[in-house]
Amino acid sequence: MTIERTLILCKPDAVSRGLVGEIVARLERRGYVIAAMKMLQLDGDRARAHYAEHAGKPFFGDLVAFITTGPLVAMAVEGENAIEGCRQIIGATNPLSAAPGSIRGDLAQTIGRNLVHGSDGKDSAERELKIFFGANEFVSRRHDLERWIKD
Ligand code: IDP
Ligand code: MG
Repeated sequence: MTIERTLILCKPDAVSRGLVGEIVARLERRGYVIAAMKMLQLDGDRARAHYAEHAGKPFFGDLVAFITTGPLVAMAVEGENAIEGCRQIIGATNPLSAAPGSIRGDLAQTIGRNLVHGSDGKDSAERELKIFFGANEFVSRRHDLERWIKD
């Protein structure tokens, strides 16, 4: 088994539209488990740190402005190859290209309001989780995972 932990954000549009439950349900139905979860509003410094890879891109200012506009829900999600699996559930960055059945393909219209963030690799997951959670904020869901997944 390759249990991974990834950072998922229900961005402020998801909170505002009342879609947090829908997003959590889709992740849980796949069998992924939540090892940490909190609602918070980001300040500019934390938003810029989280999206550091995009600094300098034309949409960076809007991205930081939007992600700080209201509360978001941050989760540490665990499961077998959870980083890639959660990206699959979330769908392509532009909702117009996202497959029907994915969160963005079903529930979003535009790239600037695409509801969810999911880490895109092991290094980014580790880096991003630290921005949102301290080491003592995670609970162990190992037992639940080991009961329900098997190669
Ligand atoms: P991802 O969220 O699918 O990983 P990234 O390329 O990491 O996509 O971009 C981070 C976020 O920045 C996207 O989710 C989207 O909201 C926003 N974004 C990315 N590219 C564009 C763009 O070309 N125009 C406007 N916003 C963008
Ligand atoms: Mg990304």
